[in-house]
Amino acid sequence: LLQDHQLHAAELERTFIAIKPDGVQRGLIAEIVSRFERKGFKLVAIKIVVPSKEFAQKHYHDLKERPFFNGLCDFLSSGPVVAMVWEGEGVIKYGRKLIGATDPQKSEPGTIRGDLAVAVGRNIIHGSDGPETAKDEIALWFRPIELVSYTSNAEKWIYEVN
Ligand code: IDP
Ligand code: MG
Repeated sequence: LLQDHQLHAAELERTFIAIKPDGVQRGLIAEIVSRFERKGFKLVAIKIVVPSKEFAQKHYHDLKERPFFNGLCDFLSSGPVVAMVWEGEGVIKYGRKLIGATDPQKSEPGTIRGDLAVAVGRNIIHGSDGPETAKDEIALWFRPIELVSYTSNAEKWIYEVN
């Protein structure tokens, strides 16, 4: 007989979320973690790291033709980044909603960037933009053993089970 969490385990999606050096330096780690946590998403991996520039270039490889690519990779590798994997129904798409538009001037109030950032190059947070990038980014930043599968006691109150 499958337990509730085992039913979910097969279905639940995961996304990669990172608090960039500006978010860390500004003391926004708890604020950002809190928004994902209160929503009902589950934290399955977290670590603080200073990525190398080469690593930043891998992370942002899709943007290598853009004029801001070099500055972006310099910035991401300039200090500590909090790398996370969050799990939950619809977490990839809804995570992007919590984050808000790329340019904080266009992010809605109530979103992380809308509430907490001003400049596009200092928009404090990264979130995977789709299932393929989520998979690739999780694999780039984490070893499988760093991802922790567990049952949250709140799950039965967050999802419609039984
Ligand atoms: P996203 O972070 O909302 O997914 P992307 O288009 O993937 O946005 O760009 C990655 C990051 O590059 C952005 O979060 C932002 O920090 C930076 N960026 C995007 N567009 C610009 C720009 O026009 N000037 C400077 N930095 C930019
Ligand atoms: Mg992106």
